Amino acid sequence: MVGIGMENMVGMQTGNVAETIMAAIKNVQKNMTKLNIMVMGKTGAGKSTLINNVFSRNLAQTGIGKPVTQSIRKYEVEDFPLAIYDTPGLELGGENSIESLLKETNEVLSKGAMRGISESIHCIWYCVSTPSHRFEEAEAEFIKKFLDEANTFCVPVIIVLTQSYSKKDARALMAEIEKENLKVAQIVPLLAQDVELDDEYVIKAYGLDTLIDIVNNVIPEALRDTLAAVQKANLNMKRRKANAIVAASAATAAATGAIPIPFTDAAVLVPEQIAMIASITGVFGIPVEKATVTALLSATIGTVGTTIMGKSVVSAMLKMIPGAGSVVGGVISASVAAALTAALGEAYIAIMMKVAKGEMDLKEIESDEGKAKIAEIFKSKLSLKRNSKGKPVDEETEQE
Ligand SMILES: Nc1nc2c(ncn2[C@@H]2O[C@H](COP(=O)(O)OP(=O)(O)OP(=O)(O)O)[C@@H](O)[C@H]2O)c(=O)[nH]1
Ligand SMILES: [Mg+2]
Repeated sequence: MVGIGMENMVGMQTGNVAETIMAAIKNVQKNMTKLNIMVMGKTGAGKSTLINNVFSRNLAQTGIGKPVTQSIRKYEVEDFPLAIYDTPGLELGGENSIESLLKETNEVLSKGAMRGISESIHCIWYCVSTPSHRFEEAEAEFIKKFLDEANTFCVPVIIVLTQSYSKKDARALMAEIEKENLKVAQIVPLLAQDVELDDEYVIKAYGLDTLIDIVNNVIPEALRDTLAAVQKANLNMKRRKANAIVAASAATAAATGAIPIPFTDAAVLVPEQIAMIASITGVFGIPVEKATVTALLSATIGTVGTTIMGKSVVSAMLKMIPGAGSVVGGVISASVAAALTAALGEAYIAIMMKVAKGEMDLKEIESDEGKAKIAEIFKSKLSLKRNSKGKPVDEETEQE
């Protein structure tokens, strides 16, 4: 969770809440450490297909990348904390090409290691195509030397068995590779993209979520938020992280609200909620715009322009919270503060999940129907029974 800073606090009181949230979102994105992944494997192994199906921006398709050595290219897009080092068109025939590639990888790994965490390679995916059936001698020889190198620089290597539409073939290849006792983090079979054999016969993609879980386990802690943000293959990882953010924010709001807050000072809750929305946006890695945020606010806490939670909106909202009761003397309690914050966070997660799954368009959120949908979700979250820290008592809520 990232704090929103003093300048933002001032801006919030005088300016537009949506603008403050946008600034907080930019701040979260700017503060993400860049994740660097190296993808290796022979030409046609499926590296580009894998990259395009794992990450939420089409890095491999945006131009030819920047050559960092003769055969290694670096792909990145602006304002997206990911760099991919790819070896397009690689052939491993002959002594020379293996030696020169080892020299090149060594150069990239050592340069990165010298420049600190944001420049070092955090994980390597070595792709072997399952339909090729075997681990050729030249490849086995290369990978052994390459693993020695990677291990020297403490970079974890995952062997990815690409195009594994035949799980039987994948198992056989895996068994063959395992015999070599390689020092790899894991071997994972997957199919990055559906295979359409016929109009009616489609083999569904699988395994990308597992790959992301494995990567999450082997990269440094400081890169895990970035991984969750830049990938699109494991939405449950995003949801888990976002839920943790909401739980933390609700608990903080409960602590803030422990001394009941007068209605007119309901803004005291807002910094926590702004940080929460910004952090959740960061986890989803969805490029939201001010109009999206404005729509979200007006459909939930009724914030428009500079007015933060007018008295009437607050009392209407409080009526929906179980156990909030009638509010005496214009104060809200700790548990109500927590419930409000949690409901807002959960509603936002529900919307972001819909957008991530392609069930809802960002533009749709700004429409009247979109806002009505958000308001509906928010109301249903508000009416949940919760404990004093804002956690739903009934745990079925977040499972789908
Ligand atoms: N349907 C499907 N096709 C795949 C998959 N992986 C690779 N392919 C196909 O296999 C071919 C080669 O895949 P690429 O991703 O271009 O391979 P690459 O490793 O990037 O190859 P180079 O860039 O030449 O080194 C393409 O025609 C892909 O469409 C997959 O998971 N599903
Ligand atoms: Mg490629």
